[in-house]
Amino acid sequence: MLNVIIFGKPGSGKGTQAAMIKDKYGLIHISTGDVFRKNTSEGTELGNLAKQYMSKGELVPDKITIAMLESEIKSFMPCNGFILDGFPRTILQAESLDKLLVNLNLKIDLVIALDVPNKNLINRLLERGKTSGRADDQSKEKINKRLEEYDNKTKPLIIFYENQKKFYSIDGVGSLTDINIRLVDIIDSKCND
Ligand code: B4P
Repeated sequence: MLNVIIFGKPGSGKGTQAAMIKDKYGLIHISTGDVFRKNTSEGTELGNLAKQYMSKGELVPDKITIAMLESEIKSFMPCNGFILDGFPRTILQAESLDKLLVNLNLKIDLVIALDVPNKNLINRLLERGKTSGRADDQSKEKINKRLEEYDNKTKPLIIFYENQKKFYSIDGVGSLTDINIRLVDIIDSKCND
């Protein structure tokens, strides 16, 4: 079993890279952003709630996000492992994840961050916003709000996972293939430890 968290600022390529490695390792890819967006487009109660926060570039409250993630993980058990993309994003989410995994006799093996400068992130997200229809990609103000949320609520997770000796960071600028090779190198080297 291999459980990996892909970590990084908004637009750092977490979703893009997670989709590229899930098949290689036979992992279940859970993107909290994708689950929220699916619920939003289906007009579910969860989707309507999440939309109020996502459209402003704010994080969805922990209570809602943790309950959703727990039900996603349980729905895929048993499996070879998970690649979590966009979760956890707060210390409370990370602590809740640890508790949930202990109860399931599982653990996080690796947290890999994609390191990308803000200038590149803003360009990537504005570019995606031209075609994605995503409200949170539509203006520099909303993107800056997402970066601010990252600094205030998500960045402290670096120390949380460094303390657990699970945190690795790679350069997230370059071609998709080059970044994928950096990611796979870390996973393979840790799997063979
Ligand atoms: P997410 O869906 O997680 O979205 P993201 O941070 O924008 O994207 P990601 O890093 O996955 O980048 P991507 O691969 O798409 O979150 C959206 C919102 O959902 C949050 O703001 C929040 O409101 C809510 N949410 C989600 N999880 C939550 C949680 N745990 N708690 C609370 N709220 C939560 O790539 C971005 C763009 O860059 C794409 O266009 C891609 O093609 C491009 N790109 C990727 N790699 C590239 C490269 N190497 N070079 C150039 N472009 C690249």
